[in-house]
Amino acid sequence: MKLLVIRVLLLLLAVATFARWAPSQTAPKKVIIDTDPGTDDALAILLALNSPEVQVEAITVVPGNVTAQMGLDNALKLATLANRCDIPVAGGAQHPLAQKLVTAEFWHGKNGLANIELPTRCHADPRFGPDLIIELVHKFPHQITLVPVGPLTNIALAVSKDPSIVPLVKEVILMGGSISGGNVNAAAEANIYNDPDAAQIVFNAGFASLTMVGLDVGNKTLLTDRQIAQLEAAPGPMSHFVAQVGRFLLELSRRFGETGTPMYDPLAMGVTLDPTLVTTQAMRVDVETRGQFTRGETVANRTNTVERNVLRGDRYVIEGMDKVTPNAKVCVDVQAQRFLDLLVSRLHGK
Ligand SMILES: [Ca+2]
Repeated sequence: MKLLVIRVLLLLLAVATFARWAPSQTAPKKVIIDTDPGTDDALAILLALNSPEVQVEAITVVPGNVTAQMGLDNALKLATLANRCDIPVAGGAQHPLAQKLVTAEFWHGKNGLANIELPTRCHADPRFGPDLIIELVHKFPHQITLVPVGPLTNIALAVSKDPSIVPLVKEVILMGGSISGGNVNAAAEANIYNDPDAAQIVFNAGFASLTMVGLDVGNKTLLTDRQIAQLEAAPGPMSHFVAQVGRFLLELSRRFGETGTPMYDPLAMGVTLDPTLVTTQAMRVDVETRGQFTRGETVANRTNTVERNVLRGDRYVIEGMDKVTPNAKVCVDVQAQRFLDLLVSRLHGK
């Protein structure tokens, strides 16, 4: 009798475990895209909205490539283009935490969307972006993947206001940073450079999983004439728009002697759809917030060790090496062709 009870209990436990496990394996990932749209942001958003692996719970807008207001307008235009006015699109921070905004019309066109005019039918959600993030993380504990593809201001505001969301976020997959030099200057990548204080908060918030999709891999995923021609050959409003954006970016890249244009933000979404696209290495990453030449650099510890220097009299003596705990999975390689094929296949004919 006692044995039977134990067997029944074990069976119930197995069923309960399976019931918990099964939906997470089959149901799409719930994602919040935090974005500063932005040409490559636009492509990342459209990739997400055409991929069954993810369900976009919200789009929150952060100032970066363009101002907060222009970014919000653009996000609404993209939701309109995808016929997805059901997705909450919310504005957030109006400026970086502790510095002036640097906008990038130079790279994204004067309207932030490659100077392509799109209509708007969707309306902004009245909630404040960081509050919406907090609300959704509590509504779906351990289920939300945050995909920040702009400066990290909104995410920093959310975790500062309500640190209890940190352990409830399933994972963070962000576009930003670099361990091999910057694109703004020698040291800094643009998203991190635009709010290093926010980035340092986010990297050290203690998320269970934080993947850094930086320049190291983004610079390897170059959209070229071949993919753009494939998109141009396929009818559909979204593929047409993506091809136009691709043409704009390619022309810009050619002016700087490049034959392709890097798909930074779309790659972060690609990694969200299929983590096997990249190779990652666990590292301790801190963000330089004060350096004379390096403000905004993601300083990554490859060995996750630091020397232990102890004061002995008038000098320090190295007494050994201390371990530091990694806080990020840094993408160090990417299957670029496989990613570009995925990007094109999802948007082709849409
Ligand atoms: Ca962006």
